[in-house]
Amino acid sequence: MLEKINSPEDVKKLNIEEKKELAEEIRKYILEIVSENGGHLASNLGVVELTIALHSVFDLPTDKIVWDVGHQTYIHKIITGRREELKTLRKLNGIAGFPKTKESETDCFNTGHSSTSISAALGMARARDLKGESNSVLAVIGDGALTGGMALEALNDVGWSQTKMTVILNDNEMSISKNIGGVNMLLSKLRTKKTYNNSSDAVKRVIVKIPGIGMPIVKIIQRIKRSIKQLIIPTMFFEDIGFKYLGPVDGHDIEALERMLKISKELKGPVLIHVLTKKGKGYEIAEKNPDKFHATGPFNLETGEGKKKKKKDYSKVMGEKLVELAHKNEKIVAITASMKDGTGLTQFAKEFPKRFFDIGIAEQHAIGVAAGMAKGGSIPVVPIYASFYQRAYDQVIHDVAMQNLPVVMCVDRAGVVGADGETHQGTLDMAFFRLVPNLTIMAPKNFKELEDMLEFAVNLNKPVVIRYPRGGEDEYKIEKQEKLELGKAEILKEGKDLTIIAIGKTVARAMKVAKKLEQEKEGTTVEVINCRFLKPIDSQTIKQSIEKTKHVITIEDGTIINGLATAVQEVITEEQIEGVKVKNYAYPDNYIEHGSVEELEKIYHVDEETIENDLKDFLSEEMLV
Ligand SMILES: Cc1ncc(C[n+]2csc(CCOP(=O)(O)OP(=O)(O)O)c2C)c(N)n1
Repeated sequence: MLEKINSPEDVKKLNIEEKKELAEEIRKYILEIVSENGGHLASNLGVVELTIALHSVFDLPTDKIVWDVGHQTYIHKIITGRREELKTLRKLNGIAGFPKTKESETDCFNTGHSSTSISAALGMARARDLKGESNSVLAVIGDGALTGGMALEALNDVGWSQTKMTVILNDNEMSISKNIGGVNMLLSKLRTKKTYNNSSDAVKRVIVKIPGIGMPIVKIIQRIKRSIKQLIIPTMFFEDIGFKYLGPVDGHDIEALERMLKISKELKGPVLIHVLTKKGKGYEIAEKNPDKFHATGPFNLETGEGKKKKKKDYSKVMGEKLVELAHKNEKIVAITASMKDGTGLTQFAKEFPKRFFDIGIAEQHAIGVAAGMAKGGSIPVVPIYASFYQRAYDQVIHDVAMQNLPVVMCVDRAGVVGADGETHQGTLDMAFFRLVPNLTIMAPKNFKELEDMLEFAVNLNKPVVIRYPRGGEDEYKIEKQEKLELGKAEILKEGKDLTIIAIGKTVARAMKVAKKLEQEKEGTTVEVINCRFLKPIDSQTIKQSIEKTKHVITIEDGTIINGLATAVQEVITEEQIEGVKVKNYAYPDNYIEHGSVEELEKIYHVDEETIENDLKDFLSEEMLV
């Protein structure tokens, strides 16, 4: 069946039994690909029938579907002509793991960060109305993403303005782990009612007749609506804020889904269809461990075991150290925006359930709450991925830094993260945090330094950022570990010909480059500075070194704008250091696509080999003895 699917038209031609068969084949295909390439498995397995139904009822690209987060679009990509290409999923130059407008005109809007879909769909619907067109616009959003402020702000606007559009609420009771919050409580009330399809024979009979019967559809819908209201809905929340609520409907029943979608098409104003799905559906191991299989690396299909051995990573080191510190200091609390496991807080949550807060996929709220708790005497530690910290920028400035509150902001997955691509690369955080007055910004060279920085941060009594990368520490071990001092860099090795200044994960690279260069050019010595603090930067140490060597390079895992390169340039200007040759290694002023970290480092010339080769030209001939 799958071989024949080259476009949505091919799906539309299938009868219901064929569609069910297709669903099973798609599941197998996705399992094959994700077990090889890694990716978001459980969320995709949960929306196979929903995606088939959507493509059966709507016509893309005329109709628009905005997928929230967009991690669940593998089936959509298969159906819209990208079946074979999906084998390159998340690989360099291959199919992206999220919707990309440049990949297909059926991907109408790029996503990657949670809770944006309803706003974007509303915008498209409004633009459609202004043009006098009549296509359908839908947002597909999970119950997890619905906890995000932007989604709730959008519901508020849609319901009130009565713009015609449909919100498909894909409710699997899970964010990455179990969903939380008041919205979740509301949904669980709705969920516990019998599904729409089973609840009322009267309703069922009416709906079954929709395509063929002679009665005007509007009348049927009015009757259905009344029936639903009387028989099914235990609370009128969505209706009260202006939506027509349909559901709940079994998200694995293609026929029922198609009926609901057809009804929504005919209704005026905003409609919300509450779809119940099972995360990981059809792959028992994922059904039992939906959080583990939310996003996975390559794994063995039989056992579910990861193909690569899981090594210790920075998140885990942060989490373990935090537990240790929390035992000593009861003011320490931890806050997560729905990423307990990913950010290393699992153990903390177990040991200190009263001091652990999962606040939903709501990073701006996380920092707002942290500011309040800090004001109240707690020491909040808030690990959030670098690209998701973008969400909380105003809260960092307005709520935390302006009031100089002691919030420890752990910026996990800082730098290039690889296969998740441009929405998830953490290359901008140094640039935007550096602008914020009162912030201290640090980045550790290895695990040990992260532990020291965390301890330093919880005792600093000021707003502080610690940024660290995805994955483990470099295989190049650096033993030297000077005591941390606010705003002091660490000279890892002294030299007379060249200064290399690095921060965070690039420090090990700097050491390797320095050693290589010294080996190749006998007599040449290189000074390596572990910057440690991007802010306040150690101007004096940098000045003394540059004045001596007159040659400086910077290496960082972030954008060229307003990070380490800029900070060092400012030192050179302010300290009026003359006759210095400077070279900067950083990512360009652009968005970085998906690929492995190693590939991307090479492409953007920040890898060890490129820097080494470059340096031979950079250092003048007479210097290289
Ligand atoms: C702003 C932001 N924060 C965090 C994430 C990480 N994240 C990706 S998917 C996800 C859970 C989404 O849950 P839900 O919307 O219910 O979708 P499901 O995967 O369960 O289908 C989270 C927290 C994100 N993509 N964007």
